[in-house]
This record gives sequence, C-alpha cells and structure tokens, in this order.
Amino acid sequence: MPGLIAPSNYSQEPPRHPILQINSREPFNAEPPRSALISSYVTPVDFFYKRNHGPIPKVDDIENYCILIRGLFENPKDLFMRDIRMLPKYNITATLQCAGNRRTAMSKARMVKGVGWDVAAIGNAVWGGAKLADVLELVGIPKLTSVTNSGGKHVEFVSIDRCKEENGGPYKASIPLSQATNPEADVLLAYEMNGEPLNRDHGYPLRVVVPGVIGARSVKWLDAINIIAEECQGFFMQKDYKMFPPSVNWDNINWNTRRPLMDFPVQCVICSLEDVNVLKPGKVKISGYAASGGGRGIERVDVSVDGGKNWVEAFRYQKTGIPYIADHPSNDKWAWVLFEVMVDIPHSIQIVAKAVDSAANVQPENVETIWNLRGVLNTSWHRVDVRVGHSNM
Ligand SMILES: Nc1nc2c(c(=O)[nH]1)N[C@H]1C(S)=C(S)[C@@H](COP(=O)(O)O)O[C@H]1N2
Ligand SMILES: [Mo]
Repeated sequence: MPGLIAPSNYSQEPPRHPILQINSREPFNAEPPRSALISSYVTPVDFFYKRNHGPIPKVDDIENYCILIRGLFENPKDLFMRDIRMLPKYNITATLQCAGNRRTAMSKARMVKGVGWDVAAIGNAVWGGAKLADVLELVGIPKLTSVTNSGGKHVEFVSIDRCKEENGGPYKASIPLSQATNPEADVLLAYEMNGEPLNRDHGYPLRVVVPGVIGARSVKWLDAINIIAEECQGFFMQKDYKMFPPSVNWDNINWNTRRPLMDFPVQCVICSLEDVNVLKPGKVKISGYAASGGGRGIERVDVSVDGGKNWVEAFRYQKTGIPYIADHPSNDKWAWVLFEVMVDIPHSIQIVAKAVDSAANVQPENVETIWNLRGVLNTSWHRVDVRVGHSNM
C-alpha cells in the first residue's frame, strides 16, 4: 500500500462540519439535517453524508501512491496518480445513496440491525476523474469486455481501511467486468468531488464511483484492483448489503441464497418537513428529492395531503426553474431530481410523497411489505405528519 496508511484507531480523524447529525462516532457515520439537502442540487461536500467502517486512511506520500492492478489478464501494472490524471477527465454528476438510507423508519415497523439513518444518507455530487473503462484499457483490457482470455469476469476494488467486519482487513467490493469496461456506465476512478480534490472522508486520494448503484460498491481510498473470476468474496458483498424477504430472521438466514445488491430502486423523500410538524393552516411548499438507480430517470413525483387518497403531481427540476423531462439527453441521468409543489393544508393530515421512474417502477406503499432484517432499501412512500395549530402554539 504505497503512499497510503491506515490508522488502527480514531485519533487521526479529519475535522467535520458541526451541522452533521452523528449516528455513530467510531466509525464515523453522519448525515446532514434533511432540509440541507434541498438547498442545492449539488450537495456541498461538508453536508454530504459520511459512511465509514473503520478509521479514515491518510496519505503520507502522494508521489509514491499507486494502485496495483492484478489478476486474470496479461499485464499486471501499478498506476500512479499521474497515470490516472493523464487519461481524459470526466465530470459526472451522480447521486450516491447508502442502502441503509431510511433505516430508522424501517426499524419502527420491526427491529432491524444496522446504523440508524434518517432520510439523508444520500447526496448528489459532481465527481471528477478517469473512467474505469479507460484505466482498464490502459492495462490492456479492451472496452466492452465481459470476460478476459484468462476467465476474468469481475472487477474487485480493495481499500486499505481496517474494518472489524473484515477482522481488521480492508473494505472491498466488486462489479461485473462488463459494467467496468462499458464507457457508458460512467464508472469513475474519481479524484475530485465538486471541483475540489476529494477530502479524506470521501476517499482521498482516489475512490471508485459506480453511478446508479448502492453506495457500498463505490470503494473509497482505492489500493488495488483485481480482475477475478467470481464476484468479490468480502464481507460487504457476501454477508451484508443483501435483501431478504420479511420471513427471514437471524436464526434461519442463509446468505448464499441472495445476490449482492447493486442498482438502487426508485426512492423519494420530502425534505422540507420533519416527521412531525406543527404548521399554521394555509399554503405550504413541499419539496424533496427523488432518485432511481441504473440510470433510470424520474418520470413523476406524486404528493398527497390526505394520506394517499388523492394526489397532485410535483414540479421536477435538476437545474433551478427548468422543468425536468425523464430521458431527456440533457439530464444528469445518474443524478437525483428535486421536486416541489404548493399544497393547501386545512387541518391536521398526513403528507405523502412517491415517485415513479422511467421504467414505471413505483415505490411500495408500506414499509412492512419490504421489511428485511438488515434494514436495507427502505423505499416505501415517504410520510410526514402535520398538525395544524395556531401561531401561539
Ligand atoms: N474503503 C471504504 N469504502 C467505502 C466504505 C467504507 O467503509 N470503506 N463505505 C461504503 C458505503 S456503505 C457507502 S454508502 C459509501 C459512502 O460514501 P461517502 O462516505 O463518500 O458518502 O462509501 C462506500 N465505500
Ligand atoms: Mo452504505
């Protein structure tokens, strides 16, 4: 691991913005207040959720930092930052969402195991870096390869952080080689976030960004890339980040029966209101975010002010004031869509939001139907309660 070191304790953590709500301190897991997410289409780095499984690595010698590319192909190679920077640079706007986003709400239906996240384990950033397809081409693996001559079918990303789930070993994950070598999948080795060098929390000096896929596959502090025959056998691919039916519990779970989660499903959240609100009767602007995985756009966001009986369609945008059209070529296809709608609130009610993506996928009405013991992918209709009171309340 040239140039990059992994502290074994939490004495060298980077500074963080006080606005973040801390869900766990060691490892550091934090999210902004939900209202901070809708103040801009691109989430400021300071407000972007931070999801870690160990102490934050440190660069001690950037000149010597290199990633080792090894495995089932002809010419193993070490690539330095200058090699990565020599490749064409792309700026891709992509939303990263933790599979555990909205876990706390799932836990209320029935207990789940995992870090408690409210609704802000998600953020939208402009990631700058080289395409993985170009990096792999540089080491001799052509674009659009799904299997190498020596049988490589998956691309494993290995970090250097020390995770207790890996018994002190590094975080790792993999994606299919066909996705990695497809330039249109926009998988990046990113060295910038919102035009600045990545900071330590988000993977300095180099991280993977797999757009449209749960955040867990976007490995930070990249140390090595392995071309392998089977998907990565690490904890976070095999014993975590999988979705089980509601009937599976900790006594009957068999991890081998499920595939690792990849694309995230359609999601939407109201960010202008908390779970419970006291408002004056009258007009209220409801706003939030909607996103879907796999590059699918947001076809519609529906808002109800009577608990889901009647619905109005919200205005959607990525660029302020410009209507968003799902599947339009000028959209950021990997990025979330913000929505807003004015509604009239005459009395105490439940406000609900749900989105539909460009493949007509819809969100499930209730969290109970998608409950799973790890509390992943809570994409149920987002509900907030409004109690109408008077200003002196
Ligand atoms: N090396 C490493 N990469 C990692 C993780 C980690 O703990 N270690 N966490 C993953 C998870 S679960 C998520 S959701 C995202 C979070 O990225 P962020 O902290 O930049 O928001 O990073 C992923 N990459
Ligand atoms: Mo995550």
